[in-house]
Amino acid sequence: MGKTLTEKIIASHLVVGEMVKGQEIGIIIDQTLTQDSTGTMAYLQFEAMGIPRVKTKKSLAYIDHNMLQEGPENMDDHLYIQSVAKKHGIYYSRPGNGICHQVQIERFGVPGDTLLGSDSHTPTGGGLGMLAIGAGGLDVAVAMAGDPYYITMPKVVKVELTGKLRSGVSSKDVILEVLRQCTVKGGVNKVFEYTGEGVKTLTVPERATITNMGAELGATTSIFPSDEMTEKFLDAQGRVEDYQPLAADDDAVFDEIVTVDMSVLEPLTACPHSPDKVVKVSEIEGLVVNQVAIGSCTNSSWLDLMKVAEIVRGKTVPENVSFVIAPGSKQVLTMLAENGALADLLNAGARVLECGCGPCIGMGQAPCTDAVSLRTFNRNFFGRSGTPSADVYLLSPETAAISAIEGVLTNPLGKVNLPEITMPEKFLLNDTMVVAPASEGTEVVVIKGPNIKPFPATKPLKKTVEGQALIVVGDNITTDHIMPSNAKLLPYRSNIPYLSNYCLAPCDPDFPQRALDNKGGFIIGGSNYGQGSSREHAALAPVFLGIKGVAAKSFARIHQNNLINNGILPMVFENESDYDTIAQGDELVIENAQEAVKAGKVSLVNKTKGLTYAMAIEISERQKEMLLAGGLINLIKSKK
Ligand code: MIC
Ligand code: SF4
Repeated sequence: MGKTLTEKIIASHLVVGEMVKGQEIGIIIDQTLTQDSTGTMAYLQFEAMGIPRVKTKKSLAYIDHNMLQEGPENMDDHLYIQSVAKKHGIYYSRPGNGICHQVQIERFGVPGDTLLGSDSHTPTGGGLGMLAIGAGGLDVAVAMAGDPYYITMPKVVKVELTGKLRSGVSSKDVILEVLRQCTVKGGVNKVFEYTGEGVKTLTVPERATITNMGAELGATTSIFPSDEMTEKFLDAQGRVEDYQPLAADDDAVFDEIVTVDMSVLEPLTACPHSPDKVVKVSEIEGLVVNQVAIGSCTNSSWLDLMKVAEIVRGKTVPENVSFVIAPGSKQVLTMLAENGALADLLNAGARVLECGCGPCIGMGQAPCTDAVSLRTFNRNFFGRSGTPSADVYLLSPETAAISAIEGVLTNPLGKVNLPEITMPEKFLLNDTMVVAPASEGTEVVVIKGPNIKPFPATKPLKKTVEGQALIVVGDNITTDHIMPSNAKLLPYRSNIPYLSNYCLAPCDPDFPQRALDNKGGFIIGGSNYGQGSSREHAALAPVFLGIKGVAAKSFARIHQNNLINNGILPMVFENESDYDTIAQGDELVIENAQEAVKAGKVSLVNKTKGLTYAMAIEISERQKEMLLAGGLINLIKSKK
């Protein structure tokens, strides 16, 4: 029986377990990446492990999220990461060099390799044929130490692309269509593998847009074959030696099939506040726009910005539109500067930001009250733009650019007739903003600013676990709800005590104080609890607040792992209707918690209501050990 590409790469990296779907496997990681907002915690944890040098083929530390530098905290974090990277064998991509995923694709990604990143959009690397997975910082620290990364052996979904995109329709519309069909919870423990004739028509950056936003499906990752397009791209990046052809076997067996006929696809947009609330642009055309933002790791490539420049050339955005562009990398921005496209953008009224995440994570450019903001980004979760009353629509660079010019949401189909933009034969190569690690590292002094606080300590699981239901939240709660990120909070990513004051604040600002007053307790969630970002802070802040368990209808993959890594019980209602009977303030207790975790079945008693809920903890034996020890760091220490 033939293999999928996913299975081939897993097979060549498998070190623990068997490739049986649904079972836990351990794979060895070739490359890791961190970014600054998750990196500080990852490196504090790496330091705590006492390993002198990383054991991966290549590890990179990027600075891209947190560059406003309103106070000393940001640069203190940068200096910590820079020095710890130098000491332990990690390459350091300096602020200004670009968004981690864009730079990784350009300069470091290798088809067929595994990549683990402390950022949920690490699957961008799937555009190059890598098995690229997002994880919490602690998991990345463990991978840097050379230990395997554990996943559930995924199901593989075949996404069959047929036809060719029409002018005005782009690969962003392809992933929006997949999200429309499969939803934000449709991808858990699945890899989306792209095949079909249509694949050949897509360049690497276009493929990377799709694998990037595949994160919004909740998928383990997404992947494209490595083919002639990949070879051309790597050659143009001066790295043809990294190329190898890779594809699924013709007789590979897939678990599910999704089909997208690109030739009839229309421009799409995800409406507020979820990436799967997808409609045709034509259905809501004419919406008056306050802001158009172009960039993010989804759509900030050279090709994307060239298309935008082409559409806005010679025109000026009307006065009702603030037009913001954050280029993906120094390579992209320099090339636009050299070929004149940057001047076209500036002349059209673009406000060009430095190369980084910027408005995508609410670092500046918050739109006005009640704004309509059109963004080429990947997430439009409530409040993420920095303006809670804003409506954010996710769409393609083509739709964004033409709408910026028209001042209203505009369907590019038929309106935008782009000339063929051919990919450069050679990209501009200049890696001087990537600092190599010291050859030994022993002499390097790690610099820790005063804002960098140790991560909260956890304790082994007690026999009896009790506390109040401190908050009851609904479905699809994102990590942006649990641990919001914006220009005011991102500087405190190294300071969990401070950050925890804002934990779940978008749902209930009194939650943190209530948790502290009650010496912790439980969170009650709906389905897909913890979707979105990989930020471990969404588990670390609850640890600090004394949260012992989360009872939910279901969990998003990365967040569930982060809870377990930090000793918080992730419990799933066996009868979903039980969720309706719990109210905030109910007294809950788990007797014989250790035995319950070992059995994977917990009786959660609601003392207030006199009810007992059957809860499942469906995790591996390894993860059960972690919960008993009170988290991964404790487990590692106990085994030393
Ligand atoms: C995001 O897009 O939500 C982030 C900010 O990049 C996060 C990482 C973080 O919270 O620091 C992610 O995607 O994992
Ligand atoms: Fe940065 Fe936005 Fe990409 Fe997250 S999604 S890595 S914040 S650009």
